[in-house]
Amino acid sequence: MYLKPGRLGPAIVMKSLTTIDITRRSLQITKALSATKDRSANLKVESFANGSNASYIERLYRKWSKDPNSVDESWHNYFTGKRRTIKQDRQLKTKHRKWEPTAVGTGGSTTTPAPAADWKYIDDHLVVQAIIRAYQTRGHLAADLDPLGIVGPTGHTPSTEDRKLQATKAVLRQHYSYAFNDLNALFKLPTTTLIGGDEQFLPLREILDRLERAYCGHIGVEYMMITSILKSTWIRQHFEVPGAINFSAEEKKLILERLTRSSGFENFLAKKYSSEKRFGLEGCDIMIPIMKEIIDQSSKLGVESVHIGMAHRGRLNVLANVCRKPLDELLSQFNSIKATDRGSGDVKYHLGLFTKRYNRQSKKDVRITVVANPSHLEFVNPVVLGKARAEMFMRGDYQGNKVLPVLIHGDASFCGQGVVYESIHLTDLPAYTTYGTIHVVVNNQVGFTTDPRFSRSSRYCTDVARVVNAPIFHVNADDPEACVHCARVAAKWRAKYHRDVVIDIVGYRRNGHNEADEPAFTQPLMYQRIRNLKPCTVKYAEKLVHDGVIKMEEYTEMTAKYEKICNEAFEKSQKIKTFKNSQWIDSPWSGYFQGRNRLKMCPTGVNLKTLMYIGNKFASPPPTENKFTVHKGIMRILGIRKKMVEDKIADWSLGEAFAIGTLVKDGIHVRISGQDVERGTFSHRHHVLHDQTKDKVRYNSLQHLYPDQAPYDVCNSSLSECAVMGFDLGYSMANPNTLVIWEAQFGDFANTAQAIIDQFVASGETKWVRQSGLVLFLPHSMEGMGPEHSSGRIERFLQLSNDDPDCFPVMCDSDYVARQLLNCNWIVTNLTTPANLFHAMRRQVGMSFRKPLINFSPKSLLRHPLARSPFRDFNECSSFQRIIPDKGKASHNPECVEQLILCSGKVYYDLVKERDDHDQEATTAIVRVEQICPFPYDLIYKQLELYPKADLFWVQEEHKNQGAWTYVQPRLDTVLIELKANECDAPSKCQLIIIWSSPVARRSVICDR
Ligand SMILES: Cc1ncc(C[n+]2csc(CCOP(=O)(O)OP(=O)(O)O)c2C)c(N)n1
Ligand SMILES: [Mg+2]
Repeated sequence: MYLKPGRLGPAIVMKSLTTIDITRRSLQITKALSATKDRSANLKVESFANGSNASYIERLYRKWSKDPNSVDESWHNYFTGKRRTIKQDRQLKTKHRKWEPTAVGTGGSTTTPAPAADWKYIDDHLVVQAIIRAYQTRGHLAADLDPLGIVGPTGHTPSTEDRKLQATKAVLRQHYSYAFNDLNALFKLPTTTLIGGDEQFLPLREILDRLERAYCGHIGVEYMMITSILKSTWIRQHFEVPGAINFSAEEKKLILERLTRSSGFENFLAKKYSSEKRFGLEGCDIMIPIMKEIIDQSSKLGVESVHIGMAHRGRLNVLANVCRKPLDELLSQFNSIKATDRGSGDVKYHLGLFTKRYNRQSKKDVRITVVANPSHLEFVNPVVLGKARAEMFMRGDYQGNKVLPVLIHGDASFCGQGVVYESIHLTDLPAYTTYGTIHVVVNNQVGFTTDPRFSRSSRYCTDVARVVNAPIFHVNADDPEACVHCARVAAKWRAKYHRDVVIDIVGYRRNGHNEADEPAFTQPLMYQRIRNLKPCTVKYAEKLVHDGVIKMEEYTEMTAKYEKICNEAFEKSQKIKTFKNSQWIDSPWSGYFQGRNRLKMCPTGVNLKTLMYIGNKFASPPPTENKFTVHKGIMRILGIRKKMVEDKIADWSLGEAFAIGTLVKDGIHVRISGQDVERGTFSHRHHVLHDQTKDKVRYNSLQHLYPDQAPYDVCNSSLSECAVMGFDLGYSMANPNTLVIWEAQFGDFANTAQAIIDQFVASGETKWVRQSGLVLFLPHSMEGMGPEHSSGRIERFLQLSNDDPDCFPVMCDSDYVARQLLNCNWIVTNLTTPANLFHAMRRQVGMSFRKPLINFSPKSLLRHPLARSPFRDFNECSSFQRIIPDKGKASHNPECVEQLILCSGKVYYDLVKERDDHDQEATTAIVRVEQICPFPYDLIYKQLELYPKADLFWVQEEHKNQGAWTYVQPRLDTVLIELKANECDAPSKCQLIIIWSSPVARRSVICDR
């Protein structure tokens, strides 16, 4: 009601006017208002028809209450004529009650309808509400977002898109056309809009204009899918309230200054390195001020560390102007200088960075990381998220107040790449959330040479973000203030609600995909228009000059100043002759490498007392005081574990638990992540017990081993491999004193994360000197799931290994084992004992460097009675076994051995059974190669030396083109050549035998030999 309770005073008036009355009054007022233009300040003479808003009426009313003669007669009539007594009001209500329609099937009373005129007022208001809602929901469809005017109301040619847009506008206002003939009719605004600001009544014309300005200007806001009223109201506060976009002169100058740097940087590079690819930002130059605003605002709101992930477009500009990487160092990358340290490097527009800067706006320090990324667009997203999440964990920032991930996307890649969807979907998962990510889309309306109409089916490139109800701000890149406003609101949104938000910067690409490309080959008309378009920076400068915010000379000075900075940096860059890849590292692990002997390996064995303690805890149900009801089946499993501890023998699950327990005891945070990892795909792990009588009551004994232990997280993930593996890789990059394990449900499912494996895990260190100790557990073995699904694809991982098959290593080096590990790109294992799993896991953090470990984990071996390890294999004298030699009869009398079989993984147990069944223990030696890569040349050499008369076989259950054979064969040849060179007896070659899982096939291997 326009009579504001508490402000107006006379309660009788409030009570006496119904909505209908007021609406009618309002309409009458406005109708009359349209007839007269005189808006005299003299209330005495102004007719009631002149009042155009609620506050005005309020003032009149107050004046009239004190002295009825003080207002125009028409107002007097209005105020007196329509004042009803409470009695009258009651009568009216009673009358209304009478005509309430009969509720169908509920036996409601029969009533008579209200006067038609009353309904007309209600209907009119409902129509206005519908119009408001239409703008809120679909206004963005008619917004003026495209600086090129190809799509939008300012379109020069009536394209199909244009027509669509005009149609949308018509739809937005459609109710108006048939419901009203008077734009000056005054309406009470519903509480679902804030366009009125302090005013509750507005003429329809003003309502439409304000809606148009809020929703169809240079910003199109998509937020009506948000179900929380609080959050939608918050968005309206920032976009609907009149004057919501309001920058001071100082702020405008700052925006221009930042724009000048953004454009100045690209212009400078274009001048100095005209033939070089740099993937410039021109056309979306505003991205830099947007990033700066996000950081300023977030820092003011408490963020201390920002993790940025982005692709090629504008990356150099971000490094220069957001991170303030020294310009001379940046420019030196154009000079083909050589790196003096390890790592092959990467193209300059992929390199990472870590920096700590003082933020002048917030007056606080901010750490900024740009994560190095490969060519594969968008795959860096989950890595950034994981890294940010790990930093939150390290800082104890459990709500994401201090760490902020920002992902910058291209329009085509954001909607095209599945990893975007998978990553966004992590946003609300407890073990993966980053408490909101800010997404910035550099939407230049083209992907390489492809128009959006051929590259996506969705209306917007950002539609993927709707899946998590993230608000999406589409904004015209040529309106700097609108853009920076969106950035400010996005930062505030993320800080307040800790949820994702998207800024879609709709701009263009001034040049080709890279600067050498001719864009007119494929987008001729678009580029005709682009060529005639003034750069945004120039337009904004002119606007500020026109508005008197700055003088033209100031802008000229601003431009010249930045050009001077660039020129000086250029001169300095010419003197730089070398650089270090490590200057570009995104996760520096400060202090970790200092003073370390990188070849020192820590022992991995532990004492019996510790094993017994952890074993007993792991075998025990929750303490009785927890009143936790454990499933009967789990009680049985715990009983088996207890028995194993008593017998001092461990199965796979216990071996793994020993590794986790001892690591957290040593202060190493352990995280296992993947699908169904809490129980384990094969139901062997059962780390998380569920109370059978209470919902969501869980217990994980490994989290309660020691009061001062490091945290242990085991987390069931979403059904994604790519995003989750990427996330865990990022997590592992944040802190070397963490063991992060990603487990596949079946090994072959890892192929949906192939880009993460190829681009990051296999080559991250080589390209970016970035280390990671990520462990992949890939269940593998040919056990009836068909040839492709049974396999974890050992061959693929081995093919990606970087060691030279023809090079026999120098074995007299006492650090040979560590050096081999240091130099490889990753470790590939296929283990056969729980103890070796234990040592392998502990070795991951016992090394003085970090290396990914690809471990092919077993399926049936998880419960195989022979695949168990005595506790002594875990003790202080034990260590990781790269190979496990034959310790049976064959080894006692090696001269008599006729066959030396090398194998890896589960097939070993099949072979042993067949050999034992056929009494060939003395003549057949079976050696397990537990670590396939780096290849244990030294140990294999010794085995071949030991059995001089034996023929050599590699036995695997995988097909010939699968398994380890193609990797092992050339390396075994190298060993044989070395043996011969040293005049040792050695077979001429190694033969391959493939055995399938059938007993007949196994027998044939043993018997035929
Ligand atoms: C996964 C992947 N597929 C293909 C490419 C090749 N490629 C490089 S840039 C590009 C176009 C990207 O368009 P957009 O995301 O809109 O970014 P823009 O270059 O327009 O900024 C393509 C297809 C790639 N780098 N990564
Ligand atoms: Mg693009």
